[in-house]
Amino acid sequence: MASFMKIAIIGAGNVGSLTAMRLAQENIGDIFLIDVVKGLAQGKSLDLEDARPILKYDYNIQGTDDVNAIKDADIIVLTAGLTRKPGMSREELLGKNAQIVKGVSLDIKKLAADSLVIVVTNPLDLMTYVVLKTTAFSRNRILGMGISLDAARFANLIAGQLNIPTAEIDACVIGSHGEGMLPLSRFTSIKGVTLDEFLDQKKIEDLVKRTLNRGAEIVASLGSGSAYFAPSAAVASLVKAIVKDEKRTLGLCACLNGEYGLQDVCIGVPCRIGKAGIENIVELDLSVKEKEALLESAANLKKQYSSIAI
Ligand code: A3D
Repeated sequence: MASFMKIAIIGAGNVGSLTAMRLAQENIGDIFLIDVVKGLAQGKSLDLEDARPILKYDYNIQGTDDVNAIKDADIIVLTAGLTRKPGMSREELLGKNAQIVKGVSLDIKKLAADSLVIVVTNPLDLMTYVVLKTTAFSRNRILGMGISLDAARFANLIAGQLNIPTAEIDACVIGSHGEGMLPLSRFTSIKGVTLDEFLDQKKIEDLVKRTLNRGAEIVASLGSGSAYFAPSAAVASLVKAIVKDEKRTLGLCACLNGEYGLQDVCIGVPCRIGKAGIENIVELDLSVKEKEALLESAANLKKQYSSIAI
């Protein structure tokens, strides 16, 4: 990979454009923003470019409606698709977004055959599977961003409950992004001490419930669209981990091939991230109950594979 990377963001909506802004300000690559809506990515890019004299640094950002702009990109962030409307489940988005994601994945395969792809479009775990199967890229190159956001939400709520800084919390969430997520208190720690030592089971269950409901709570408050500030921060942090070869461990939707006893399923697990993408899948020593919950989350995803029609 080039030392100054080409980063293409497909979908210049809320998450895509805010990710573009965050990445431009991080100075870690040339940013290309692409959207099917004529003028949208161009307009946002021109606006972002105008901030350069104020910020006093000349990052490179370009916007277009031409998908050919992804040619030879090192990293592609895929945010193209529809968002949930209030009351709509992630699963209801499945049909429409699968079509969009399939089309874009074929473009990626043709135009950016060596890229790493970060999938953001919902339903996240299923869309990650669609990208994996459609591009036929090796599994280390397809990274689904979902549970690192859920972990951030869990950490934020824990910080509020305990009145401590978020930076002291290492929150662990596995499973599918959305209703099937599994915030794990046993593997969530504060300065090395498990959350179970700080709160009783009832309080933890309450925090888990609030974490599970956080996305829907935001959707309901916004009235239209879904969250984008925290999601774009999670994507930017993932891109940074790749570009800077950080070898950090983050929760990601990855394709499992024997890990956790699961085969050919894309689901959230802790992964070590570096310049090759997913460099290692971390296998937590799950209890019987935790393992059962993960297997159930995976089984629910697999049930839906037939309706994606890859
Ligand atoms: P939104 O602001 O609607 O932006 C989506 C953009 O995609 C729109 O501008 C569309 O024009 C564009 N688009 C649609 N089809 C194509 C295509 N074929 N090529 C290029 N662009 C296209 O949505 P958003 O930015 O808020 O969210 C984007 C996606 O991310 C949605 O599916 C969300 O549900 C999902 N999302 C996931 C998370 C996770 O944590 C997994 C968080 C937030 C949003």
